[in-house]
This record gives sequence, C-alpha cells and structure tokens, in this order.
Amino acid sequence: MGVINTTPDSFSDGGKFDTLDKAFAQAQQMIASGADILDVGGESTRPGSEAVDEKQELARTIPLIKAIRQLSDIPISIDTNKSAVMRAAVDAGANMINSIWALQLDDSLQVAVELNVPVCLMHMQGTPDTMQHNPDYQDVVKEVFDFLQGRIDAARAAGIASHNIIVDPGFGFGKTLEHNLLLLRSLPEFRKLGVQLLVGMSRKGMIGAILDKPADQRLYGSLSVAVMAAMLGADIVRVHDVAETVDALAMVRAVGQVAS
Ligand code: 7PJ
Repeated sequence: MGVINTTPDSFSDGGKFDTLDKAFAQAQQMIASGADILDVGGESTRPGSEAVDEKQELARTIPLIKAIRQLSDIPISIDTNKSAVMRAAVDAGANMINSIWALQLDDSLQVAVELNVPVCLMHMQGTPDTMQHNPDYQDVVKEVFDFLQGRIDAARAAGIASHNIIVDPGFGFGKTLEHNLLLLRSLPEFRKLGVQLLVGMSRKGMIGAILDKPADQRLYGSLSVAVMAAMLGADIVRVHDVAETVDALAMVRAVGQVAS
C-alpha cells in the first residue's frame, strides 16, 4: 500500500493544483512501481497535527481519486475519519476505508456498512494532537489486541463481513519506542484475530529513534521493518517508498514459497 500525501508542504503556499499535480505524479509512479493499493489521505495525523476542515479535505482528496481512477483500476483507500469524505471518496472511485479511529467517530461505522467496502480498523491511544505525550499500557500487546477484537466485533455486528475487515496495531499512535518494538515482535499474535493485518511503520519516529536520522533518511530502516512485518504475518504494508519495498517483499515471498 503506497501512501499518497495530499497535504500541502510548506513550500507550496496553498497552490491547490501544484499539490494535486504532485500527488497525481506520485500515484502514477507508485502504480508503475508495483503498488497493490494506494492510500489517499487529506488530513495529517502525525503526532501533534491538528484537524482539517471537511471542505479542505474533500478538495484535496476527491479530484485526486477521480484522476487516479481515470488512469487505473488500482484499489484506492481513503484515509479519513469523516463520513462525508468516505461517501464522496467511494463515489469518486475509492474502494476501501482506512480509519485511524477504527470507525468510532460519529456515524462512520454505519456509513462504512452502507458503502460496503473493505475497512481498516486501527488502534490508537489518545488523539493525534496528544497521543505521544504519555503513552501508557499495562500490557500493550493484550490491550491493542483486545481493542481490535472489540472493533472487529462491532464491525461484524453492524454488518461488515469478516473478509472486508483489516486491522492495524497503529504503530506510533500513542506508543513509545518500546511499545512499537514489542508490537512488531508480537505481530504473529495478531493473526489470531482471524482477519487481514495491515502495518504502517514507514519513515516513522520508531525508526528515527533507533537510527538517529530524520524522516528523509529512514529508507533502509523502513525496508527492514517492512521485511520483518511481512515475515511475521502482515498482509498489507503501508509505505512511502513503493519501488524499494516491492523488491524487498518479493524476496520475502520467494523464500516463503520454497517447498520444504
Ligand atoms: C497509519 C495510517 C498507520 C494506518 C498514518 C504516517 C502517519 N493508517 N495513517 N496505519 N499512519 N492504517 O504515515 O507517518 O500506521 S499517517
């Protein structure tokens, strides 16, 4: 799963087309590099980030989804917490909902049921603006597992089929470095939930903390954890560097397919 960022960077002062063009070019490149899914998001959820207004989020994501859909049949995921954005995105051609709030906000679960697309339910402790202040668990693996089990149950009860449910331990979302490493090592435990497993560690602080490198120098660290996650049972790996990760995961797959 390739991450398409539509949040304008500090260099382009609100030039909407500039941002859309860049995001579209990024999407084309990811498709050419072998991405299986594109994850389009219009709201930054990094630690300390603030919420984005709905109009702005729609303006950032919908034209891009339409443009990608004209070019390709690649599955498109919409990374959002707003049910209006979910509706508009699926209407524009998106095929999946990625919810860092695990569809707990407003009527998002009900809307996801109506839209009848796969959903990714992620664990987060706290909210994006405060989640890294003081992450606290007695037993992080058990607590994340139990939370995801509860959200799977809620999604099923609302009418979402198991094969359309994906879960994600939410690396970096209200977790210390230690919590993140423990969750990665314990990934096989999450297979017991019986649904598909997605992980996102690409360029995250957990890599920066170990390597002492800024986000633009975390490629090799990101590839290492992507390979580990795939070997430990992740079905979907959410990354920024698609071409590199596709090669790394092809090697994992080849080893996994050798007859014993
Ligand atoms: C994740 C995400 C993740 C899912 C972000 C970043 C922060 N969605 N959205 N899982 N991370 N499902 O990419 O650094 O880990 S935004």
